[in-house]
Amino acid sequence: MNNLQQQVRGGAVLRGLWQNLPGPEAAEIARNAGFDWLVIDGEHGAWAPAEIRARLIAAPEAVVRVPVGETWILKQALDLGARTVLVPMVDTAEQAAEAVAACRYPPDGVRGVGAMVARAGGWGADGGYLARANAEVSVWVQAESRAALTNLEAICATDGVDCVFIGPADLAWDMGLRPDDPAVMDAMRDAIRRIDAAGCAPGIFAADPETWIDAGARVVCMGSDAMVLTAGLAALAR
Ligand code: 3PY
Ligand code: MG
Repeated sequence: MNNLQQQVRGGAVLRGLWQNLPGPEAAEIARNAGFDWLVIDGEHGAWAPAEIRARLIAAPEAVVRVPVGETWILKQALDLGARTVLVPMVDTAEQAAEAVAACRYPPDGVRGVGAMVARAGGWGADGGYLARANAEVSVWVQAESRAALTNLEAICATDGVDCVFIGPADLAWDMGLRPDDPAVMDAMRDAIRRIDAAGCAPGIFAADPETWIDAGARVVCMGSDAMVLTAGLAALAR
């Protein structure tokens, strides 16, 4: 069973951390800190399988953000042991459906069958993995453009999408505005309401998580380990 998936589907409010610093030690520190969930960020960090694997060993339930929603990259993330994946830049229901298909073994999808020789299947020791995987792999997609907001209901209706996660930085840049511009805030508030109404868990990256939880977000990322370390060290140096 994938506990994070169960919590998300059950409507829990979950406060998380983006994990950008490389190395298993940083992942271990993040895991021990007490967040409800973690993201290993492979979009704005090195997409190096050995690096992702080392961090998954340190933080086994971490969500893996892939750099792009390509079928082969999602297969790699899952075979490395990720049970929840976050797919950036999903603008259409077709892209969402492709991401879900990449995470499902046939006949439900197109994931290549190799977990019996990979970490996901315990290097062959976990004989039940292949039968369980389609049900216990959770797919989260990011809505972070004007196109995605236009197509939001269709993206949410895609079978197998558990969470639709707003990316404020990319959305703001796509709108030609700053993330704290009132028009961006309004668009994000409206998106959270629509994601919820469509039956998905609304997620967002927010330095002020309680504001966005009040607005209806349930999967909230409170910051990044890199940002915390940078700010903390600068404060200490001062
Ligand atoms: C964004 O802000 O664009 C992200 O992807 C993460 O929050
Ligand atoms: Mg983004």
